[in-house]
Amino acid sequence: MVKTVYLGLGSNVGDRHGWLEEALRRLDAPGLRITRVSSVYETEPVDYREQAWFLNAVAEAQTALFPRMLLRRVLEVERAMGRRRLVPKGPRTIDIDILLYGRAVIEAGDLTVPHPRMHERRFVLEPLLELMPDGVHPALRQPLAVLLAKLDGQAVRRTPVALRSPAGDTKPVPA
Ligand code: PH2
Ligand code: MG
Ligand code: MG
Repeated sequence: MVKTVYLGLGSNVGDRHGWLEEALRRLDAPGLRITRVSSVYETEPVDYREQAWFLNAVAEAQTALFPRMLLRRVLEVERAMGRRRLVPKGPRTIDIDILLYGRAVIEAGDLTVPHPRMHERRFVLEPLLELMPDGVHPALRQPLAVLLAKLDGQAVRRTPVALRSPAGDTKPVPA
C-alpha cells in the first residue's frame, strides 16, 4: 500500500540550502518518491535558543515503506550526510523528521507519529499548511490551521528561493 507522508527538513549549519536539496535527493530512492516540496522558511531556533537560525521546509512523498523502514531510510540519509548528534536539539547540518504517515497514529518506542512536537512548531506548521491547507492532525483531530493559530512567538520568514527537488523545481506559492 502506497502512503502519503510528510517529512520535516531542517538545517542551521554551513550551506543550509544545499543540505536541504541533498536530503531530498537522497530520500528519493526505491520505495519513496518525493512529490511536492514547500517553500523554504528561515526560522528562529526554538527549544535550544543559542544557535543559528534554521532553514526549514516540508516535503511530501509517496512511499511503499512501512513506518519503521521509513525511519531507517531517514536515519540512513542523516548519517550519510554526516549528521552527528552532539547537543540534543542543537546545531545540525541536516535533521529529517517524520511528521505524518498517512493518517496513522503510531507510538512504538523510538517512533512517534505524528511527530510529538509538530503542533507546537510554527516552522513545521507553516510549510506543512502550504501543502495541505485543509490538513487535520490525526491524533489531536484538529485542523492544522487551528493549531497554528494557537501559537505565538517563533519568528519565521518565507524565503523566495525554491528548492531544487526530485519532484521538479518547486515554485513558492504566491504570498
Ligand atoms: N529543530 C529542533 C530544535 N529547534 N528550531 C527551528 N527553528 N527549526 C528546527 O528545525 C529546529 C529548531 C530539533 O529538531
Ligand atoms: Mg527535529
Ligand atoms: Mg530529528
